[in-house]
Amino acid sequence: YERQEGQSSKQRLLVVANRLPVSAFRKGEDSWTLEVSVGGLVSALLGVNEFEARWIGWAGVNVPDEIGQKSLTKALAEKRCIPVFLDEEIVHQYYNGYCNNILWPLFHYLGLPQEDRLATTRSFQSQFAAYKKANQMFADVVNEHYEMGDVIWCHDYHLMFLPKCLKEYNDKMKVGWFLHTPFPSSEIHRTLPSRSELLRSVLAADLVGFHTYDYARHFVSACTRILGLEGTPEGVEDQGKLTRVAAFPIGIDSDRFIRALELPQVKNHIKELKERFSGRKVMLGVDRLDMIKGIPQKILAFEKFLEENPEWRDKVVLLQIAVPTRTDVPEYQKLTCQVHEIVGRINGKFGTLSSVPIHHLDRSLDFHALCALYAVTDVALVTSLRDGMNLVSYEFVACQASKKGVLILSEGSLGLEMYAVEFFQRERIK
Ligand code: ADQ
Repeated sequence: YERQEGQSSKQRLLVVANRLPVSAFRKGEDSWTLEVSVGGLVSALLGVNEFEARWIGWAGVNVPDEIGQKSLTKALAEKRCIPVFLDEEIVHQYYNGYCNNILWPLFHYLGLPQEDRLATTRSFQSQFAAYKKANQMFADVVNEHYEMGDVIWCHDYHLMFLPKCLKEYNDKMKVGWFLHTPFPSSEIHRTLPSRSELLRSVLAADLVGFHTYDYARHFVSACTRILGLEGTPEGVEDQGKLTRVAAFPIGIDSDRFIRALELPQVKNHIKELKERFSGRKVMLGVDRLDMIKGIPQKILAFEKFLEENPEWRDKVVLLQIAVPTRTDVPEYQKLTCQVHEIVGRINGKFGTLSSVPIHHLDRSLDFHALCALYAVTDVALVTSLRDGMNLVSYEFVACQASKKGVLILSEGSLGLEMYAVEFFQRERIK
């Protein structure tokens, strides 16, 4: 690939993910507000700046009219984002259905919903068809914006069909696919009715990446056992074509956090928080409100701690910041109610007129507020039942340079410890 005259010296990168790094809210027929989306994928990619990147994805809003689509496309272009417009029915079937009701629980070892164990149910079939259709819609937009030599980086379980769709357009495209969740053991993947088709589609990529060596190994085993292909030290081979498979554990841009702690507004915020919680140890949980994050389990463990250690009851506070996510999915609605119920019960039991043991917030905090909170925390609790990686633990440690608090990780944050330790050593954070 020869760079043309006048082109930027940086390699062009097309990042393709289900969601754009901003969510759009309509203010009028042709006016929009854009807000940064919260989540691990966005946080992880903030540190990627060696490329001239454009982001292709859904803006989280249904825009049926042409005026809206044109004006949103224009507003997003200023953020180097390109929208894929998905209608409500597709979002319901592809995103809420196949992605969040089938693939997400399966990849986190929570199993398939009962009715989907047999691929014969109508809901499974229509969700799978919508999944393929949505992936094709992403491919159409990528193809429209592709320039020769671009590197295309597809993200996550939402887009397992994308590598195949892209290569069908043009087999010279350089395509990578990265999974942000665990890839489960082949025995789990085997229970998925569409197991073979998904694996073959991912294998159309040139490079397939996972957070940990174990996930990469599980993927290769699934390809050898389910598809009968050959695994090699570099990846998976099919009729002479090699797809490279490797582990690329993701980190964070730790300097961004360390720099933020020096800002006057963050210092002021730290001072306020210290005054507010003076005399009490601060325990902190920061999570998307998701069943894999073990939030009810964390709060119940805190209740047990207060029950068994009455001398700590007025000396410790748990701050749980849980940003709502996938709010259209019934399982997530149930989880929200469950967490509220447990928090209410514990605060009723151990609270006093002047203080409560748990502060639970159903919202996201802005970056500076989050840094201040990490900095005053004595104990961070990361209690995922399973997680691809979990960046909150990294962010907490990055903000603890002078404090040296404690990070408690559940066993379910599989593989994380080893990578976290390596990361902190590399970044010289003790
Ligand atoms: P997530 O499941 O979103 O990501 P995680 O890695 O914990 O999980 O990252 C969450 C990000 O969102 C962090 O940067 C955190 O600061 C931010 N965040 C969470 N709650 C917030 C709140 N209430 N207010 C403000 N910010 C909040 C997926 C996988 C993970 C994997 C990442 C990256 O599930 O396993 O680590 O992708 O690959």
